Amino acid sequence: MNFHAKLVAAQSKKQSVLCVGLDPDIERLPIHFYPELSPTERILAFNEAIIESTLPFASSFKLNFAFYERFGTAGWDVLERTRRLIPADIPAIADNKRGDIGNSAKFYAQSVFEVLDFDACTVSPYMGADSIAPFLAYSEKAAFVLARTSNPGGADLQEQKIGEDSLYKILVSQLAKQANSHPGCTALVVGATNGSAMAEIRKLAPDMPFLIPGVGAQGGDAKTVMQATYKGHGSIAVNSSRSILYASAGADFAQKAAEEAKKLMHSLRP
Ligand code: OMP
Repeated sequence: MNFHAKLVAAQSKKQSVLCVGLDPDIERLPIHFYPELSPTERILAFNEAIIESTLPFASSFKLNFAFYERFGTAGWDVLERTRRLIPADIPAIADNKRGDIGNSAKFYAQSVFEVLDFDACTVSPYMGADSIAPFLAYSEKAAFVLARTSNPGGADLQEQKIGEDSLYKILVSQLAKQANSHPGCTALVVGATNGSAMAEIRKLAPDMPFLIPGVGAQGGDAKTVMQATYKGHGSIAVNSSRSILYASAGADFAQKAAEEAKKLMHSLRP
C-alpha cells in the first residue's frame, strides 16, 4: 500500500487528520520519568508512552530528526527504534528536510525510505527538480516539499515576487503540474500560521496532500486550517508537537497528551 492510500485508510478509521509530532526535548521531559536512564533511553521510553496514549487519535506520526541527531549515535539509534514503535498501518513521516544534487539526494532517499523505512519525508525545494526526483522515484513513498513554511522567516524568500507571483506560488504551480506523473508521491508542507497562503496553495494544488504544522505552540488556528485546506480523507495531515508532548510536566503527562490530542482531533473535524 502506498503512502497516500495508507494515510487515507488511517484517517478514515480514526476520523482524524491529526499527526502527532515526536519532537522530544530532553529538557522538557517530566523530571521524575525514569531519572535513572540515560537521556536517549529516557527519550525512547517517553516516545513509547506518547505513541501508546495518543494512538487512538493520531492518523500519522512525524519525527523531526533534530531532536535525535543532537545526541549523535545514541540519538540515531533511538530514532530508528522509535520509528519501529509506530504501527505498520499508521504513516510515519520523517521530518529531515533534505535537498541536494541528485547524485547525493538518491542516498538520502535510500537512507530514509529503505534503511529507516519511513513512509514519507520532508524535502527542501531550493535546489530544484533534480534534487527532489530521487525521493519521487519511490512510488510507495511521498515527499513533502516545503512550500510556505510556518516560521516568521518563511516570508523572507517564499513571499518574494518574481513578476506577478510570489516564489512559493511559482513552486506550487510547478509541483502541481508534475504531481500527475507521480500520483500520491508529491506533497506539500504548508504552515498553519498563514491563512491566506493556505487557501492560495489549495487553489493551485487542489489534489495534493498537505502536511500542515503550526497548530498549537505556534498559534495556528484549527478552524482556519480546515476551511482553507481540507478536501476529504488523505488531503491534509495536521501536525502538532509541543502542545501534545508537554501538555503536563507531571506523572500524568501521557494522559494529558492523550487529552490534548483528542481535543485537537475534534477541532480538526470538517
Ligand atoms: P510544534 O510547533 O512544537 O507543534 O512543532 C512543529 C513541528 O513541525 C516541528 O518539528 C517543526 O520543525 C515542523 N515544521 C514547522 O513547524 N513549520 C514548517 O513550516 C515546517 C515544519 C515541518 O516541515 O514539519
